Amino acid sequence: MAERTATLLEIERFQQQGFVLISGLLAGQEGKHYGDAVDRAVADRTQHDHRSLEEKSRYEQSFQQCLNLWEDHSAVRPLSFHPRIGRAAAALLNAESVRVWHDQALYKEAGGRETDPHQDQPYWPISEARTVTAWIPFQSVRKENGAVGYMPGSHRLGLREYADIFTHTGLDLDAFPETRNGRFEYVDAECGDVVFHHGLTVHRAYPNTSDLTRRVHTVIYFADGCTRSEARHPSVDRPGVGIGEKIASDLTPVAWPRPPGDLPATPPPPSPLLPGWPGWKGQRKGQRRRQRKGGNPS
Ligand SMILES: O=C(O)CCC(=O)C(=O)O
Ligand SMILES: [Fe+2]
Repeated sequence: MAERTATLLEIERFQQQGFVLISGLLAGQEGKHYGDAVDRAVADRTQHDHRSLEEKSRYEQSFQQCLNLWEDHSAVRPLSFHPRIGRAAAALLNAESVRVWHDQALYKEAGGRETDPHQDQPYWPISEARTVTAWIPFQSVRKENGAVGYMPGSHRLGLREYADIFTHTGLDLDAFPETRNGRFEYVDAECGDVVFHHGLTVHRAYPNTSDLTRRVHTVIYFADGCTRSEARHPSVDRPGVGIGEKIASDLTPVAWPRPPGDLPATPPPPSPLLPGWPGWKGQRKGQRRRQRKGGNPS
């Protein structure tokens, strides 16, 4: 049997709606295997954090976020550079080649609050709107444990708004004629499925009212050839990619196509002189102003 990839129907649905569920993209035990690997990586990254959910910030109550696990957790690297997921991402973006912008685990703890409405791409200094996130759940996800809802077609509205989900309530849907009457379509998913959404699609997620953590890994891809815009971000600041330059470094390696079995090398560690997560938080105010001025998706 041919390997599962995005079908023409799924590609068309993604282009129209800005999101698509690709069921069974991970085969057999892969979902379980990678779920265990990401669990270990998240446990390692959060080992010194003993705060209860109530003690965490509003943003952290939506999920535990662990970035770039592929860098320091070799068992996660084959997932973030999985050929079948990277190939599907390239097909959805109609790109010959895609790079990883960054990966991140988004573990919504039991009792965790909703994820506020937002678009992703305004957080990233990528000029061209050719980005897609693969959202990879490690268990069934339903309304009860934090399913994600997407506003169909919202990636085509011309909206590119920075929403402060870090300290505020996210995108004010009533503030924009484009989103005022928009509805969200919530997607149920199983372990092995991958839900893709475009970088400009407005989305949010239900709170987790179950007793178990909702375990999800995500990988953000961009079409190879995209260029850097003004705002700060470690994915371009660390390797020193200049404004207007093509985003291509060993921190954002090609995910598809790669020779079979080949994985990228570990990139150099962040320089202590460069702001990294969460040091770049201080840039968010300026970033928001610039993104607002910038306006249209390119
Ligand atoms: O999983 C969630 O709660 C939110 C996911 C999300 O915002 C994303 O993957 O961009
Ligand atoms: Fe998001």
